[in-house]
Amino acid sequence: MPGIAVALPAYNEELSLPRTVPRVVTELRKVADDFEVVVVDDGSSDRTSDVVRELSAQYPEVRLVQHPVNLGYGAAVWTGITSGQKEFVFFTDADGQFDIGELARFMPFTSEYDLIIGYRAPRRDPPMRLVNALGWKLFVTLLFGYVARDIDCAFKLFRRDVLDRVYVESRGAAFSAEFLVKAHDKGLRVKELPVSHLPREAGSATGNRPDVILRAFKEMTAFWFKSRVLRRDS
Ligand SMILES: Nc1nc2c(ncn2[C@@H]2O[C@H](COP(=O)(O)OP(=O)(O)O)[C@@H](O)[C@H]2O)c(=O)[nH]1
Ligand SMILES: [Mg+2]
Repeated sequence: MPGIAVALPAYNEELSLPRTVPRVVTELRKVADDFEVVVVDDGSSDRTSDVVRELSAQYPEVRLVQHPVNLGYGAAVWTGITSGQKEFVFFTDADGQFDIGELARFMPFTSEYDLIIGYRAPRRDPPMRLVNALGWKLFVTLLFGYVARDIDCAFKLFRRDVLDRVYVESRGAAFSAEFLVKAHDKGLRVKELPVSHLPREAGSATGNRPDVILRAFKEMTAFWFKSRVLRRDS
């Protein structure tokens, strides 16, 4: 496998990172000679940055990038995927809800597809989170047609040059939806594969917060208006 940069957006993940990062490094050492792990501390109020510094002292492949304040999930992902230097890019969550060991199954498809994206089979989130996710999928599909089986599944692998063709403006939870719609608009080849999803072991998910949800709907509506009504390409 040529070089791969792994991006982990992190918001108050001081408890999860000491488990997630060693797993990521151990698995990547099995499948790639050349890789880096970029952990983006998205303005956490806990010891997330200190924990990453300690981990990068132990694992030279690990690098910390910090946001001065909390800018949002999409902002953290964008910073992570654009600050790596390798031929391939992969992003997943820092909270350990995905099994990085499954990345090896994605790699054989990189010769045929531009993006290889996971869908959670099954999704292990609380019922209210599942209901919200369904509502979000219906909304996005209504605006743009089929986008993906599991739009927000944080298990996405792609060639770096995809980022030369796709610029994502959404900085909140609408990030992945905009990313995938633009990938389709550009005619990129997308492969979907099942991945495991694990319950969150530590820290708390904030994806269900009303302000996070409201921001996502605002960003998605703005993107729809710009791309489908004004037909402006961005
Ligand atoms: N929700 C949220 N997560 C962020 C933010 N910045 C970075 N993250 C990270 O994004 C990942 C997904 O967040 P999480 O709350 O677990 O979302 P969920 O699993 O979809 O409910 C985690 O690694 C978070 O630490 C942010 O502003 N809000
Ligand atoms: Mg999570």
